[in-house]
Amino acid sequence: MTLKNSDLDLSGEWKIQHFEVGEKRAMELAAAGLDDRFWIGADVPGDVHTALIQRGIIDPPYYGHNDAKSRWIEHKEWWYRTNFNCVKEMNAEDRFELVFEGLDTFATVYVNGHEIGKTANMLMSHTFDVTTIIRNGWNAVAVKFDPLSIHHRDKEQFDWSSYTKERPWLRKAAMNFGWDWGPRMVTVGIWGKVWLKRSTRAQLKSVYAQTRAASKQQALVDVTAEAASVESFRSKKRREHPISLTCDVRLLDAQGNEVASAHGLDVLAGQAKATLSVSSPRLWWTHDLGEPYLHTLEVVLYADGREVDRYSEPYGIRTMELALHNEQGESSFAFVLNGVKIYAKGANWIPADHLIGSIPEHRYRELVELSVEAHMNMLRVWAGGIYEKDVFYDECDRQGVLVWQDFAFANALFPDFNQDFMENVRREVENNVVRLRNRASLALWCGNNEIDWLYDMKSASGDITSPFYGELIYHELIPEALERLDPSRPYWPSSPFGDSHGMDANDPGVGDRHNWQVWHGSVYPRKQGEPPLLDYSVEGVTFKNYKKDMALFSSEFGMHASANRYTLEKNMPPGQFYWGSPEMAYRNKDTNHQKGILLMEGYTGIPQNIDEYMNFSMLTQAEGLRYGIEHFRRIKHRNSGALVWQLNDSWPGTSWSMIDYELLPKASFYYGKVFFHPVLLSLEHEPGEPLALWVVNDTLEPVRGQLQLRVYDFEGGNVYSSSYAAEVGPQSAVCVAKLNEAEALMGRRAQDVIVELSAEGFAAPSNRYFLRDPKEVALPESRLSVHVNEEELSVTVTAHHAIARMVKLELPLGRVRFSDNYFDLLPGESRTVRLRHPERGSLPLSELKVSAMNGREG
Ligand code: BMA
Repeated sequence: MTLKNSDLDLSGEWKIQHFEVGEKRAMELAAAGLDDRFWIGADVPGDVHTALIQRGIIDPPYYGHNDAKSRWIEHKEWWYRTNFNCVKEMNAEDRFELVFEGLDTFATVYVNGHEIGKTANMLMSHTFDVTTIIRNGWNAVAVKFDPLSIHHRDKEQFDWSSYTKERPWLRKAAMNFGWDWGPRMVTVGIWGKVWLKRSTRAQLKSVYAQTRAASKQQALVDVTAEAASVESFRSKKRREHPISLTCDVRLLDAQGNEVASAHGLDVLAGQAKATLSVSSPRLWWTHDLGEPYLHTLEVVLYADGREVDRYSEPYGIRTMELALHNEQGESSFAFVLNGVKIYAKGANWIPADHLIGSIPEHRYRELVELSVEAHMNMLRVWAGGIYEKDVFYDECDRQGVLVWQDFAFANALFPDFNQDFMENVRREVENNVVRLRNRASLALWCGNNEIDWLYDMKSASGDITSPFYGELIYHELIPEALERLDPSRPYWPSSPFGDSHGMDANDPGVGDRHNWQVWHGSVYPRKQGEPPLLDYSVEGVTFKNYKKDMALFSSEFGMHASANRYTLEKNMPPGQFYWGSPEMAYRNKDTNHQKGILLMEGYTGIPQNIDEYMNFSMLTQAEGLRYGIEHFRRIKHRNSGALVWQLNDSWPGTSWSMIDYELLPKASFYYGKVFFHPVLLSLEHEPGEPLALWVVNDTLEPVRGQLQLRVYDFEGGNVYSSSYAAEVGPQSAVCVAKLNEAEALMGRRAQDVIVELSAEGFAAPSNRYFLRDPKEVALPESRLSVHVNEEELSVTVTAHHAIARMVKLELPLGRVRFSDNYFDLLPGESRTVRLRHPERGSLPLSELKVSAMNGREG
């Protein structure tokens, strides 16, 4: 939401204090004249934890076990106070509203000592009409936050609510209570912007713009503006005629030139409508298919001919559909952007920090930039967090990344039989739909995370005996609200969802699918009503299971990898940075730590020390995701998307993320620059089987040229070379050639070679493969020479004697961008890595460490 000149921004430093429940009377603490000079300063937007960390009152909670030391915060009653000056003219036709973008969670709001309302939902904005109690001059605002327990301790508990039984009644980010990648940090406070909104005579309530059709020649954009007069009781008495409201609607290009407009639209029954026709429109595309071009949509409201309100926001002209069938009438699950079926490449997004209110905006920008750098074109905002802040969607709109948006219902039953709860949910849904529906990036609304699927599994195993509480939300309340407020955008009730022939909601033949066979050891396929099975064995959890997955769209799959050294060392007490330390174990919140070990046991072997753990887990994740994603992309005729679980971290832990908490990518991220590249060269191969050489082309142009195959031994000797003509149409996957292992090996052992695919005549990154798993491969010792160019902030690494496996560059600093990292080098081969930091011109390059799994500098 953009503030206007007439609005008064109340963000900034407020005062906070905590009390025991019932210790003080609310009227005393809310009183306009209370002396709060001994209270603690706190930023708004923000949260209590961060305010206390910044002032040294609590220890930084991500260090060691400090999070446990901050648990007392959630048991207190917290108060926020501020005051402001405002000009209020007598008898003016003004309405004043106090707007909170985010209150976490059970708040009572007071203005000048008057209780003006209560809220019970962190996941939406709250607006209070304060016209009658705002004073000309000095005003005071106080907000009381109750401890959550008051609101759930007497409530019914359900059979199922993952990680805590408190959640189902509380409309608060689920991950606050702990998840399998993060600690319990129950936040409290004013987490969104606050402002006093002043409207004179009339206001725009909302603007809804929807691209009805878009082609090269013409686009039609339907715009509906909702407006109402804000006359006060007093001015109504004075006025003889009702105010006449009209609107102008304009679409401007990036230079500010008008490309379409409609003027003097009458507001009838609260609405003005226009269809803008744009000839030769510049459409909004994802960054990989074109330019994410943004126009500006402007709506100006006039009351009796005088401008009283104005909406002006970026708007991307584009259409979006979800195709559930392909041209042949077979099942599909494909996003269609401007009439073009796209392959969705990306990851799942969790809140960018546990302390949501205090996340700096640059963190959103950098995470979206990194996604684009790894060729991702879709992020799924997962249900256990929040409907993200505006800055997240601003970045996705601007950088050309689609958003799959879950409604905030994750892994639990919810009391859909309770009218107050459902009313709360209805307002949350409407509030967020209206806030986000004009976003070009917003591709899909999804009802929940894994609830329909897990309800079936848990009932089949006897863990749940109650009815499907919550079903009405995803199958009735939300679709009804969307029908009214955002009818053109696709809705999908849950993820995963869709079944046929008695299969469960994770059916590969219908809808989207989560693959938790890999890592969690779930046994697939499963029929509805069958007890779920787990296979905790090397074979049960291995990423090789991805190849059995014929999903139409893979919306979750992944595996753990260690965070980077800097991220771990920074947050662990001295002496704890070793494999198997209590602090390392504390970083891992997953159930059954054995899964990671099993995965590595089958692939790299079990690590013996922390360096091996970091390397082995990162290599396993990177190679495992590559194995899965290359498979999903090769079956492109069927599969239309691969979203990795998970993109980012909310604290410095061990998780499935590709980028750790300090915004340092893991190896899988750099692999992603190849496995998510729009033109992918890939080798499909299993030990002893033929080598199948593939080209996958996600672009809208054909690619033509030669596909080179080269086989090298570890000393860099060329064992075998061949070249194949490759002609691959737009948006297709082709197996260009197949050859026997023996032919490519020329008498060598398969564990002694590396295979390289490269393109000639078309642009595609080369891609390298070992033909056997790392635990079977004995790498000779390699040597690295490193040349640092301080001026250009670049580092050139050369391998000597033998191939260097997983060359990594480490700096003791967060947010550093390496143009490449975690790569293999043949002997004699060099790579120059450019380094960059979003805020620093120089970097501590003297502290740079360069190593490989099988070698060091020297
Ligand atoms: C899926 C997600 C998350 C979870 C992840 C890893 O269930 O939806 O709930 O963190 O798997 O277990």
